[in-house]
Amino acid sequence: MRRVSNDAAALAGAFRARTGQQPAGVWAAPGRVNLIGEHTDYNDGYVMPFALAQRVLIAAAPRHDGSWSVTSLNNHSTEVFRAADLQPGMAGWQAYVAGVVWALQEAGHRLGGADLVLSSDVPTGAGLSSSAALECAVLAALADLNDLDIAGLERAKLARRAENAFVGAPTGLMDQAAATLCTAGHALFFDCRTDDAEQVRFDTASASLEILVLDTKTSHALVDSEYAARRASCEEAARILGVAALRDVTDLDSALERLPDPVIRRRVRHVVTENARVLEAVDVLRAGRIADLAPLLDASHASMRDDFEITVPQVDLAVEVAQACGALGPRMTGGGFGGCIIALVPAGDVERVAAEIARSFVDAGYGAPAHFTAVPSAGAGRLQ
Ligand code: GAF
Repeated sequence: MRRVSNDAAALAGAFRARTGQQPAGVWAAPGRVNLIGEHTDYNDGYVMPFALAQRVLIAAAPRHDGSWSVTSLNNHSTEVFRAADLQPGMAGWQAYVAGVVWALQEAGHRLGGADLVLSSDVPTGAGLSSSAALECAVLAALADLNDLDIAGLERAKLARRAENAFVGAPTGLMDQAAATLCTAGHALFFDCRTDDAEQVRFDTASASLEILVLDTKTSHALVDSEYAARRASCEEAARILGVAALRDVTDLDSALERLPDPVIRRRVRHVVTENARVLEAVDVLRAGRIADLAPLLDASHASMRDDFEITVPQVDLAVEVAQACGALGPRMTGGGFGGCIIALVPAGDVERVAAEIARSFVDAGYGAPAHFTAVPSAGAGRLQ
């Protein structure tokens, strides 16, 4: 992916250069980090993501020939599609855009065509939800262009429908909920069964901490099949246990006794203990005791590594080195099989910790990681 300037004025200029007209507006939706609560969303459980400052920007204007023309400045490509082309299973990055058009139409909304020009600084393939950011930015733009009155949560659900039914990825709602509902300075405590959302203050500076996000740059080759396999195991376990979802398991020991398969037992243990950790983490954050997140984040990583088995050696090494450097609660974030770790690092120490991890990657013969300091930021909206 090409690096492009990612501010609204520059994008509006690129839109004018491409279409010869002013955009009707510029919209944005962010990537996300999940602080804790991994693979709990599709089990009707709890999650606690926050939005990143890195985001997808879209400049857009109506178009009157019934087609949608989408230019990605990052990919240096333009794709055009019409209503008749909206077939689930469409390939390529444009499927995320077309999927949102499809989901809106399928929900009964009337949409006119549009010119869309987009840019993004959300790292792709890193477990930071660049695709949900794209979907939610498109949704924000098309909703405004077409005067559609759609509330935030409903937008998240439409974007998720695009991801599930059009792109074909069987994800939960967390990423689209984060991209839509998050607010600056907060983590979003979200109940994936009731849709209850609470903005929980997440002011790391008050604890003299910063949030390191380190991208291990590991290949995501198995992500789709392994994600679907984890989801299928959870559904199978819920079926055996006679509950609607693993969220409903209240007595873990007796549930484990009733599951004959050791792999499924480990999967269930992860989901049930992870849900409990999210609930504890919310209490810790509500009380402003940010450093006390550490043991919960540590346990979350161990559970993903040993029970849910979704980490890879690069991710585990990054976590170990971060811990040895004094970082608090380093853990993988996102769906797994590579991607990013996050860690709470004493203010001013991010570069040192990242450099130590990079050195360990050289020693292990791994490719160079990348990193940045995360700032809990706002969800999707209109910028101009
Ligand atoms: C991916 C999915 F898209 C989310 O729905 C969630 O399941 C996550 O993996 C794991 O917590 O980001």
